Amino acid sequence: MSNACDLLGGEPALSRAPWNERVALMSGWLVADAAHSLLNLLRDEVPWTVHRIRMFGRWVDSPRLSCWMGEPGVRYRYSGTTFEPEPWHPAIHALLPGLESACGAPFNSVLINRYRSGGDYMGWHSDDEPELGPEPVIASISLGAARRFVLRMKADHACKAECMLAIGDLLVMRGDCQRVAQHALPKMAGVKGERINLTFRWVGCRAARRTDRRDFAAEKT
Ligand SMILES: O=C(O)CCC(=O)C(=O)O
Ligand SMILES: [Mn+2]
Repeated sequence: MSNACDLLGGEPALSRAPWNERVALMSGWLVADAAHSLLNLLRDEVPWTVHRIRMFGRWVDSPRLSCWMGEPGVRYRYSGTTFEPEPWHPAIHALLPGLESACGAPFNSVLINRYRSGGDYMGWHSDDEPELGPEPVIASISLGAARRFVLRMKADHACKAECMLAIGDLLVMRGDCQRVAQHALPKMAGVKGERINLTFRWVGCRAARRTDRRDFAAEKT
């Protein structure tokens, strides 16, 4: 496994300070065949919706399809709306043991985003909703078309990093990353293909505790 990120557009690689302690990229974490099968399955079987989000004081359609999924009762408040979770898709639930062991952290929910082409995107933001806790571990699996992923420090927008996220890649953000930095998935004019991204999270309300396994210290406290 490698956490190297190619130097793109003159920006520093993720493998150097200040990013290396906050972000790790594991290229090809899912083997290509498994990643392609998962992409096709999720495209057909996930209940996709267009989330309504609040932007600059107005309600608008989010520029992608989405689905909030996880343990019963794991509600997530995001961009002015509270989402109730869809039950785990079995193929996503099956990823949890390997993912939790790769990240050393438990997950009880996932936000799934489907970018229909390079015109769909996600703007600058941090995954800093209070229910995620002060230093959340966010594990992001990419399927489908490769897209640019960019990060910048909140205190100095010129301090940036970027990488391409390709099929099967696992990107993990941890520590104070959400507090001090923002990330985005910009539009990419030349990209025709679809991309599905899964960002696994731990939403820390008591009702949300995982019932199937309790092998992480965080769950015992
Ligand atoms: O699609 C991506 O890689 C980013 C998704 C993301 O930032 C999120 O779901 O919060
Ligand atoms: Mn995010």
